[in-house]
Amino acid sequence: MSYDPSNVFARILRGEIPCKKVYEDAHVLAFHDINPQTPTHILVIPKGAYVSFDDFSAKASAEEIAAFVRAAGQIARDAGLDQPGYRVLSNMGRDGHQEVPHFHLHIFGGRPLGRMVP
Ligand code: IU
Repeated sequence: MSYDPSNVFARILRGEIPCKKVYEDAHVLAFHDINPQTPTHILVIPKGAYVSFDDFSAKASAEEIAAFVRAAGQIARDAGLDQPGYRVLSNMGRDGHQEVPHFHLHIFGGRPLGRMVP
């Protein structure tokens, strides 16, 4: 699947749509989900044009991947989620029910999340 530069997260990255930003560096942007599923629900996205986790894992540089993972952990820590814990998740593709075709990690927290389904 080729990258569609008109997707909503690309538009957020270009500043065409506002977001509630929680973190930004050279490689990463993070913001609050517009429709939070938990008291804290943050989306972490790379600035590079990657469609999905599959695309990112295959094509991103080691520097981008390291920056992304480091940032995600720091964002969760800064949100106060590391104790008592949180969940990270990335929906990928049709069966993964990915809706926005720009790779993103969800960080869910702020309440006990229970067993993951499925
Ligand atoms: P998914 O993993 O692609 O299924 O999730 C996309 C998420 O993007 C979902 O939780 C939406 O609420 C969220 N979102 C957003 O934060 N801002 C937007 O403008 C749009 C979707 I459209």
